Amino acid sequence: MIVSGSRGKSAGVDRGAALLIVLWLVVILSVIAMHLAQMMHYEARAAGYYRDELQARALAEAGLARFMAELKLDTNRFDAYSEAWYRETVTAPEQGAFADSGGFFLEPLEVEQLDTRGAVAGTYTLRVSDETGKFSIAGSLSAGEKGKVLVDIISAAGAENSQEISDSILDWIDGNDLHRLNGAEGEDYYLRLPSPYECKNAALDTVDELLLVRGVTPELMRESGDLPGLRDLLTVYTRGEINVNTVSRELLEVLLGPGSEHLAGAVIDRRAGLDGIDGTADDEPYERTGDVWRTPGLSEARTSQPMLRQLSVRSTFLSVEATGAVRQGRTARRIRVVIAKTGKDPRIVYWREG
Ligand SMILES: [Ca+2]
Ligand SMILES: [Ca+2]
Ligand SMILES: [Ca+2]
Repeated sequence: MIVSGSRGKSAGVDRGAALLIVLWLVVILSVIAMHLAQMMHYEARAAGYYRDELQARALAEAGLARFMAELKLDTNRFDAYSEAWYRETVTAPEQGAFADSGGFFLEPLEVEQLDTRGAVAGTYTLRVSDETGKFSIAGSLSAGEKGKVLVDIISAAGAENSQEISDSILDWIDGNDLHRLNGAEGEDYYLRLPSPYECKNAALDTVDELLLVRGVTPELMRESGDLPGLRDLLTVYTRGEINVNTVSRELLEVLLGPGSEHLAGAVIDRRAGLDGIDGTADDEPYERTGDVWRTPGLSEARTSQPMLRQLSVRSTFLSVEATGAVRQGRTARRIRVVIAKTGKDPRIVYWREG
C-alpha cells in the first residue's frame, strides 16, 4: 500500500512537471511564431516599398520616353515652348503659367497612368528647361568678354560680390595658377581652406560644380522670390548660342546691356503672344534669326553689345527632370537628364537618378 501510495505521488509530480514543460513549450513556440509573423510583416512591407519604388521609377522613365518620342517628331528649323514636345508633355495650357518666366516655372502637367483594373496607379510629371536659354560658361568668348557678362549675371542672381565671384569662376576654369585681381587659385585660397582641395583649372562638368568656387553659395544657385538662380542662368552644355525663344528676361536684359528693359520686354511679349505666357497656343515664336533683328531697336543694340551675335532660334540642349510618383506621391523617383538636340535624333548626354 505504502509502495503504491508513493507511486501515485510520484506519478502526480511527473504529470505536473510534464504540464509545466508543455506550458513552457507553448510559450516558447508562441514567441517564435510571433517573431516569425513580425518578420514576415516587415518583409512584406519592404517588398511593398521596393515595388512602389520600381513603379515610380518606371513611371519617370515612361514620361522621359514620351518626351523623347515627341522631340523626335520635331523637324522644323526653330525651337520654342509652344511646340508639341513641350506643350503635349510638360504643361497643360489651361493649368496656367506665370508670365515672364521664360518657361522655367510653368505648372507641370501630371499624367496619370491607369493600371489594368482601371484604378489610378501613379503619375509622372516633367519639368523642362532649355540649356540654350542660358549663358554658356564653356562658350568660345574671350575670358574678358565672358567675365563682363558673368559679373552682370551674378548680380542679376542677387550677389553683391559679383566681381569677386566672376574672377574666381574664371580662375577655376583657366589652366594656370595665376589668380586674377579678385580671383582665387589653389595656393592662395582653396588649399588653405580647413578642408583643402585643388583648384580644378579645367572646364566645368556641371553647373553645380560652381558650389566649389569661392563665393558661390547654395542660395545663389537657386531661384528665390523674384531673383533667378545661377542654375537658371548658366549652362556648361552649349557653345554659346542662345535661343531667343527660351531665354529668360533676366538674361536677355544682361545681354542687351543697361537700360534695355523695354527692348527685352518687346522681345518676350512678342514670343509669348496675347496671353503673355510662354508655351501656350497663341505664342509667336521667332522662326528665323532674321525676324529677331526686325524688332525695333535690336539691330542698333547689336553694334554695342557683341553678345547679341549669339542669339539663335534653335535649342541644342534640353534639361528634363522626370518624376514618377505612386500612392499619392508618398513614393517618388526622379530622373534628371540632359538631351542633345543637335543630330538627326535626340540623344541623352547626362543621366542622374535620385
Ligand atoms: Ca522645333
Ligand atoms: Ca586657374
Ligand atoms: Ca502665349
